[in-house]
Amino acid sequence: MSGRDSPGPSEVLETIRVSLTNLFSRLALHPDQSASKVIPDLSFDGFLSHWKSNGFKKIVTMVGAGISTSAGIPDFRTPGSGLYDNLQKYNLPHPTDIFELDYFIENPKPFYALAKELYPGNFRPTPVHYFIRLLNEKNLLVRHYTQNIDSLERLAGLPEEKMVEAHGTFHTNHCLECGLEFSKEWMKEKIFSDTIPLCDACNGIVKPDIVFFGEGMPDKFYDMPAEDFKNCDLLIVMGTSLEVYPFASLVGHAEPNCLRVLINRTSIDKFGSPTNKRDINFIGDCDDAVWKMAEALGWSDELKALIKKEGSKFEKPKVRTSDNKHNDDKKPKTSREVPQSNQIEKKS
Ligand code: CNA
Repeated sequence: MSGRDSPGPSEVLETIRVSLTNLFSRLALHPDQSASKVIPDLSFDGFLSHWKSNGFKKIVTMVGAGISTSAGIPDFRTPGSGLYDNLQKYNLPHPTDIFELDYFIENPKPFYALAKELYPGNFRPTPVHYFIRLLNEKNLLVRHYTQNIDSLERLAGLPEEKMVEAHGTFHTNHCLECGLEFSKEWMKEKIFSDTIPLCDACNGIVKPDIVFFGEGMPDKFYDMPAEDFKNCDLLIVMGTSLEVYPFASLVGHAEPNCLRVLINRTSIDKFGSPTNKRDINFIGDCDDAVWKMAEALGWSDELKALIKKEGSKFEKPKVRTSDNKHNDDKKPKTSREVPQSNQIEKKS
C-alpha cells in the first residue's frame, strides 16, 4: 500500500542513497566494514544484556501487521491466515487489487466490505503496542514508524507526534473527486450501513486516507527519517516482511553504529548477513520478544500494570450474577495471563 506516482529529484536521490546503503550493508561492504561489531554478542540474549548494562538513548521502532496479529487482525502474507489467502469471497482478479487505487475507483465494494471487518475500534492493542508506549514514557523513543492502518498505536496511547503512520489512517477521509474532507464518524456510519460513501458535494467516491498502491505517502514519512535516525543507537523492527517499499527502505537510514534488531516470526533474507556487525534476529513471536525485553530491563511489572490499566478501558461494566460472583472470588489473573483475544466489546 504505497508508492508515489512521480517522485521529485530529491526523493529520487534519497531513494538511491538508501538503496546503495542497503546494498552495501547486505553485501557487508559498508564503508565502515573494518569496524568491529557494534556490540560483542549479536544474539538476542547478547542484545538484552547489552541493553541492561549499557542502555540505549535514541530508539526508533518500525513495525508492520505482525504486531497486531495477536489482537486478531490478520496480516497480509502469512500463508493460510494472511489476508491475501482469504479474499476469495471478493472475487478479485488479484488479492492485492483490494488496495489498488484504479481497481477501487472501478469497484470500491470489496474494500468497504473488508474495512467493515477490520474497522479500527473492534480490536484492542497488544503487549507490543504498550511496550512502545513505555519506551516513549521513558523518553527513549525518537519515533515510531508504522505500516499499520488499525490505529492500535493511537488506542494504546502513543501520542500522534511520536508516530509516522506511513500507510495512512482511517481517522480522516477525502472525496477522490473534489477533495472535500469527511469525518471519521461520517465514514464509520457509511461503512457499517454497507453504503458506498459518496461525496455530499459532487457524488465522487470518498475514501479513508489510507495509502493505496499507486498513492503518495504522507509528507512526514519523507521529512522525518533524516533527523530521527541521526545518532539513533537502536532500531527495533517488528512484525513486518519488509516487502513493501519505500517503507522497507527505512532500515537503510540507520547509521553504521546503530544496532538493528529484527523481531519476526519468519526470517528475512535481506536483513543481516553472516558477517554483519550490527544486526540481530529474533525469529519468533513479537509479544514474547517484548516480554523478554521487559523482563531483562526490569520493566515487567510496569508493562503488566499498564496493560491492565489500559485494558480496563475496553471492558464493559460487569453485570453481577450469582455465577460471575463466584468467578470474581477466584484469585485474579495477572495481566500476562489475561487472554489476548482482544476483541473489544462494543460500547452501547
Ligand atoms: P506482511 O507482509 O503480512 O508481513 C507480516 C510479517 O509479520 C510476516 O513476516 C509474519 O511472519 C510476521 N508476523 C505475523 N504475526 C507475527 C507475530 N505475532 N509475531 C512476529 N511476527 C509476526 O505485513 P507488512 O506489515 O510487512 O506489510 C505491509 C502492509 C500490510 C502494509 O501496507 C499494511 O498496511 C498492511 N496491513 C496492515 C494491517 C494492520 O493494520 N493491522 C493488517 C494487514 C495488512
